[in-house]
Amino acid sequence: MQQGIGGKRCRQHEATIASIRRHPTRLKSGKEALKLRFVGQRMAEKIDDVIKTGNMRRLQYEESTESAIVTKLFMGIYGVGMTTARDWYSRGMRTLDDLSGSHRRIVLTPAQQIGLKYYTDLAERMPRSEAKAIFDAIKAIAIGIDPSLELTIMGSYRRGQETCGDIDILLTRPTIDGRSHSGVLRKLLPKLRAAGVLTEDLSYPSDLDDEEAKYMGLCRLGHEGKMRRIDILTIPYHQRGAALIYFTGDDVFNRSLRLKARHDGYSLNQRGLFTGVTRDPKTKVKLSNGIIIASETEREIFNILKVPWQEPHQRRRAT
Ligand code: DCT
Ligand code: MG
Repeated sequence: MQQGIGGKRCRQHEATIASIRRHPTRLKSGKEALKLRFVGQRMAEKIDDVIKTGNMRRLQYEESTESAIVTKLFMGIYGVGMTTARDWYSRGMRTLDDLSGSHRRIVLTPAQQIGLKYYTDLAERMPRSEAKAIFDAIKAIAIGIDPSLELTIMGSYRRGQETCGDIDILLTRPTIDGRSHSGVLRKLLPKLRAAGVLTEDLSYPSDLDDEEAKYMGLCRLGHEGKMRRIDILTIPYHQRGAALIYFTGDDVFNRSLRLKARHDGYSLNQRGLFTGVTRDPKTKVKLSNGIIIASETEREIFNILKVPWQEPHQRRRAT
């Protein structure tokens, strides 16, 4: 007999889900899941199933309908999300050509126009060596402005992946001499542009003097290089540990670490690990920020959360 919503099985499922969510690393097998509270043999088998088939049947069905194919095509354009893609489809758009040219009936944002123009290049991941070469060129120009600047290449590159979807750069500077990196983007971005490394701007920081700023754009290696996505993030020096964790990822690792923090009564974000954060008991929305207890190094954050140290290359989901 079927159980009603809120029935015993439902509550048990919730407890199981919570238990799986709390697990600090991504589960790799049903057997591993069995060690968790509330996970029984049936659930372990289901987990094995999902890992093996990756929900193939549902995906195959969804990918076969025209609207899904076109929506996916449009969502491949930088700056286009599901809502916009579906809206364009409902307005009769079917191909990338429908979106460009003087006859078009829809309006693209400047970032979307850049995304459309370099659709093919941006759909491709770049070899790791190319990300490094672009990073090295940027680092040399930055160090020329201020030798105390610290630049780190983050994301998939730092996790050691062979290809990168974009280049994520973290920029900061020790403040021991009483100075900071504040304002450096004002000098750095035009220099990178003049050197031909940066080619298009997608999003410029609203305040270039803010120690915490984010630039998003396109770059390339030499004049013949393909257009690649790049993010340059500046962060206050004392936050570098928390920022390193966040921007190294991967996203699944970050999510499990944040959940672990929450479970232990902390709150983790790209700025630090906080204690004493109060949340609305119903909505879980943050009511107060609490007190920062760690942010300078990755290790101190891992230690407080009692998560065994994991090198960046270990912070990847199973593929
Ligand atoms: N990030 C996250 N949650 C997200 C997106 C990103 O925690 N939803 C973090 C983890 C990785 C980092 O930001 C950089 O993001 P991306 O560049 O999007 O990911 P990546 O891991 O570098 O992968 P890719 O090679 O595709 O860029
Ligand atoms: Mg990336």
